[in-house]
Order: sequence, then structure tokens, then C-alpha cells
Amino acid sequence: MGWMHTARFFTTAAQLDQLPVVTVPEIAFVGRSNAGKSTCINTLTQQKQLAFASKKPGRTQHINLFSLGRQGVTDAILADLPGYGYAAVSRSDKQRWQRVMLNYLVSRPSLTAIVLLCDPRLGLTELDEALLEAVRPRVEAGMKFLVILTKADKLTRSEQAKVLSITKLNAGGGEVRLFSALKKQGVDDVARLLWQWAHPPESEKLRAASTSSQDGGDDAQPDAEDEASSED
Ligand SMILES: Nc1nc2c(ncn2[C@@H]2O[C@H](COP(=O)(O)OP(=O)(O)OP(=O)(O)O)[C@@H](O)[C@H]2O)c(=O)[nH]1
Ligand SMILES: [Mg+2]
Repeated sequence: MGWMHTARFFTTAAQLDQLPVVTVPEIAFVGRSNAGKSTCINTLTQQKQLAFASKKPGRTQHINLFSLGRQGVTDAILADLPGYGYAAVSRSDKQRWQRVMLNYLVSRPSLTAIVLLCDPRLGLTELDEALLEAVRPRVEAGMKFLVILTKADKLTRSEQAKVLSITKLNAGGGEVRLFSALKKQGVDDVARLLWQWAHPPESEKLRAASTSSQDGGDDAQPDAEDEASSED
């Protein structure tokens, strides 16, 4: 858990070609506008203002990268992406952003995991499904995938259980978790999962390297002392 709290702002970019090349695992937070991506990052990292969260949809307009790692040594990156599907954005701007985002998800070499945030009252929408479809080849090649059902505090226990099982069926083999920033539900569980994903066992790293055309080097030696022991 403490690992997530080491998050600090790294950089921001309006376009893909402005993103720096990184050699550590990158975990992207994507989803519809207003799904709760920025709030989720703030909750996981226990920092109120790291990512800009807002009542007004469309608040995040750049790709914001945050570094994670102890003693200032970055061993993973979190990426907060602008949401899609925000009604007040012009059609051409929407399409432009959808293209940029899909391009990022499909081609960013350092991207090793995708976290799709979804308001469980809406379920997986058409745009979420399109995203799932676009990343399917990478997920099949070993990329990690997690659907976070946000704002779980808005649902009763039985609604939560129902939406969890339905989403599991539709998540294409990815993980699914309920989450509430308000009630701090699912926080430890998601943090543990992301830590494990950013620090895969050597055998998995070799597999990923053999299925990837990219040679990202191996300078991200995890300092696997504490969180690993919380695994059970
Ligand atoms: N009740 C409740 N509200 C939440 C939760 N998470 C986020 N919200 C609210 O949902 C709204 C949108 O949250 P953001 O984190 O800004 O959403 P986003 O996905 O980053 O939105 P964009 O940047 O527009 O893509 C805010 O008003 C948050 O307070 C939650 O777990 N419970
Ligand atoms: Mg946001």
C-alpha cells in the first residue's frame, strides 16, 4: 500500500509524441468522462490533489503521468487519461481524442496494464466495449486488464454483487473490482493488484519480453521487501 503513496507528478502531455519514453511498467487509467479516474488515483495514492478531479466532466484534458517508487527511484508510472463520451465536446474533438487514446493503448511500448473505470450504474457502455475490443490483442499477449466499478457507495449490497458478476462475464478475462473513493472500499485490494502487476515475477517478465517487439531494458529492479509479503 505504501508504495502507492509515493506517487508524484511526473509530466503532462497533450499529444502522444510529447510523452517521454519510459522503461518501467506504465499503468493507464481510462474510462468515460466523470467515471472517477482522477478521484480513484487520488484515493489510491492518498493525495487529495495529485490528479485533478471535478464535478464538471471533461476536467482531465491531458495525459498526466505520475511516478511511483521508493526513495525517488521510479519503478512504475500511472497515467491519468482524459475521459471519453463527454456530451458537451464537439463530435470532431471526441473523435480526435478517441483516436489518440486508442493509439496510446495499442502502441505505447511501456504500457503493461490498463485500468478501465466504469460507473456501475451505466455498466460497460458502447465506448467501453470498443476500447475492450481495441486492446484485446494486447491483453491476449499478456497485458494486464482491470475493470474498476467506481462509486460503489451509490449501490446497495445486492446491486453491487449483481453488477460485479455481470461485469466479470463481459470483461474479457480481465479482473473486476468494486471501488468507492467515498467509503474507501476496494482501495487496498486494487493497490495490491497494481503493485503485483508492476513487479511481476521474472518468469512473466521473460514471457512479456518475448511477445513484445520492444526492448525496454531491465533497469527497473523492484525493491520487493514489504508489499510482496501481504500477498496471500
Ligand atoms: N459517490 C462517489 N462519487 C465519486 C466517487 N469517485 C468519484 N466520484 C465523483 O465523480 C465525479 C467525477 O470524478 P473524477 O475523478 O473527476 O472523474 P474523471 O473520470 O477523472 O473525469 P474526467 O477527468 O472528466 O474524465 C466527481 O464529482 C467525484 O467526486 C466515489 O467513489 N463515490
Ligand atoms: Mg479526470
